[in-house]
Amino acid sequence: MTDYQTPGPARAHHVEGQTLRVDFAAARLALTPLTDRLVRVRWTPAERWAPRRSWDVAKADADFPAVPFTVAEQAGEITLTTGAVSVHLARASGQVGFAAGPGRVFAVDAAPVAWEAGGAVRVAKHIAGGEHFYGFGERGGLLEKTGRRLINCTTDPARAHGPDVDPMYVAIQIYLSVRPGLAYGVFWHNTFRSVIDVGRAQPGVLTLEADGGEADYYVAYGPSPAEVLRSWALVLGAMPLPPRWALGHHQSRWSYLTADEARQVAAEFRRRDLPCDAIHLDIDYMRGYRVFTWDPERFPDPAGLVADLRREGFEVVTIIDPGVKADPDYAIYQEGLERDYFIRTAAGAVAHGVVWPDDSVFPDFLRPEVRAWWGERQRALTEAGVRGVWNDMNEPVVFDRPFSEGGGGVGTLPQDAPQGPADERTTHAEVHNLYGLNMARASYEGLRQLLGDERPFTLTRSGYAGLQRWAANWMGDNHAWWEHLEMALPQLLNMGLSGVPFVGVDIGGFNDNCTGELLARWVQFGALMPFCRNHAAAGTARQEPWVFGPQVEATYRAALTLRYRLLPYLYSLFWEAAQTGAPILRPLLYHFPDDPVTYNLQDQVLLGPALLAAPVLRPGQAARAVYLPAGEWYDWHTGEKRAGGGYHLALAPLEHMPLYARAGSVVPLGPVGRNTAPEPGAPLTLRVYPGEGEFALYEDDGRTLAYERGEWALTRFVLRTTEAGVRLSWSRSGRFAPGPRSLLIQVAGLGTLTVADDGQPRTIML
Ligand code: MIG
Repeated sequence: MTDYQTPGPARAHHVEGQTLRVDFAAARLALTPLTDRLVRVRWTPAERWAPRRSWDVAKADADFPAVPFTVAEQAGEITLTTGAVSVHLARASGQVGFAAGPGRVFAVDAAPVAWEAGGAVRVAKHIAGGEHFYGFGERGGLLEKTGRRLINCTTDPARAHGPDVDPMYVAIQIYLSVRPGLAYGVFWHNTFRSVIDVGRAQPGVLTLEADGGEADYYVAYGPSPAEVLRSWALVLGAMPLPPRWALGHHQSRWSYLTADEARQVAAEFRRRDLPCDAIHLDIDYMRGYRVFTWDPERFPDPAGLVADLRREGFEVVTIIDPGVKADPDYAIYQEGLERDYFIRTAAGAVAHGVVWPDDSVFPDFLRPEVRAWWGERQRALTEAGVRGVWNDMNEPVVFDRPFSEGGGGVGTLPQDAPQGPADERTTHAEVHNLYGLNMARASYEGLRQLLGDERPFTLTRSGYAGLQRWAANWMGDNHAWWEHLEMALPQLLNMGLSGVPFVGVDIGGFNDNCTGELLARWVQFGALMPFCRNHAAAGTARQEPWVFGPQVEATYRAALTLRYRLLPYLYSLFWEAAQTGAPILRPLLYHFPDDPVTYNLQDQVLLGPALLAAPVLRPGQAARAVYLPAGEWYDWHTGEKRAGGGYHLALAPLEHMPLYARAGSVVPLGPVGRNTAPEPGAPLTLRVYPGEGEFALYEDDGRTLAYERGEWALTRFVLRTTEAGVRLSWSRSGRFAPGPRSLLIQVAGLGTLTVADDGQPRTIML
């Protein structure tokens, strides 16, 4: 009756190195504790395990230092125990479950692992009472995903994003489960098209399914969300520190059509005293959409343009698509053909598809030599001075027919197209989800080579788990709708919980025409997004900050001023993300996982541990409800203290959104210049909110790779508040010298004092 296969009963088990191997009647299991709280579970019905692939996760099992564990046998059960968790395995069925002490039972199989005809695999887990689910990569809809069926298959959804629009550009099969007292995560380690059903098909059961490959997943025990994210950074890698300018405001449009137009837009930012760090050039800078070329008429002197803009304090970011125009007179096409770098069909011919340049071919980024070639070809951009590359269309998208013939329907490469290095040949079906990730990798690694000691900036639309190692990520083509401003919050928060900290949406919305009020509200939230870019589609109304008149422009300026003032704080959060995998923009549940009110709170965000923002997400609103979790909070704008643990009504005039600092915070602020360039010797302001807390301020030169060689400074501020008063102490480590300078210490409710910061440890009473 069954058309699927299960493991049957256990026959024998033994420990081999770091792995408990169990033979079942019809399958084999490998349980590998990688740390005391991170365990890999791997099943195969086959004789052999799939070999590790060159495109696999950052860290192989063998690269983890050995961790102590014990194996015990009880009636009917084999138990593997580390210092933090135990894994319970039913001998009769192979069902696996986890526990971390009484009451902390989690990720328990609801059925034996199953293999279906055709190679599909399925794992089913019980959903425990009170469990809530987050992460899952890029999605529309609400923050919490119970009741959703989520597809992992990178694509351009090509219609207005919303709760029913799935899959999207990015595929990350990672989720975070939170309930009072316990957070844990699961990474479904499988590159095929996959589906995670969160109690939709069967209430109370979460299933992990994939079209092929092994039943292979990692379970990361918290108990805090931060611990779970730490494990993903170990397995998948963390974000490298971007150049500081990439944290500034980026201005984009499809397209600034000529060099003069780009110059004018940049000049307008300076004339109006609006801070900005980057101008983006969309596809029209190219000659007929040929990648790694410049249009000779509209961009006659790219190096001159970039040099002029740099003098004004801007970097230039250029878009690159994977589709290479099939034009016999075009060097990139010729080279790629000669070297056999383009993906072929199963029948052996080079695979063609229509994208922006019309008839195009597609590099196989899974092969290291193809990545190296593509990365080097970015020289056409870096020679002109470009320091950032924006990778688009890399799901990859293939249109149904040329735009000139009314095309635009979205498809992709054939599933049976062979891909990968000769000794690891597979088909597109297995690695479709990795196309964008590997294009971003080619771009990042190429820029690392080309830019010498300078840090590259890369941006990608598509990606897979671990994309944070190679690029920042934006959420693709949203609309200039209030609903999409509202959707941006849960969307970005879930990306952060999926291990991708450097994320943003197009400020003002991509499709459709923005309005002044929407732009003002959007940038108030947008100024807190890790990636802060205003971008809009061809054919839409202009939406640069000044387009809607002085009031909106003033609001835009205020929002950017806040972001630029916060740079020392924000840059430190980027450093933390690079070290630990922590998100930069966080849902409240990240820091308050025991407070069930936070479980569905998706219209407020935390920026790092200290700041809570309540953006306005509807037109005409001058006030909104704000939930402050337990503890004390300070109004950022007025300094007024508020008790947490409930809702209050906050005033929210167009000029600013409600913003709060948590008691116990130390928030470092810098001066606001035209861009993010550090101003050595400038005073550093510290906003101090009495209470108990710490903050690590990270500083370096902001531009080079010297930080990888120890040229950084970490200043640890420790805040203690007793009846005797408020005590602030700090000490610095690392070889970078940010001072001498003065510290302007502003203590909420107590006034301001100035002290010299000469690099020596200090303790002062405030
Ligand atoms: O088919 O390059 O998401 O940001 O402006 C559209 C043109 C191609 C899609 C990207 C968008 C970009 C646009 N691109």
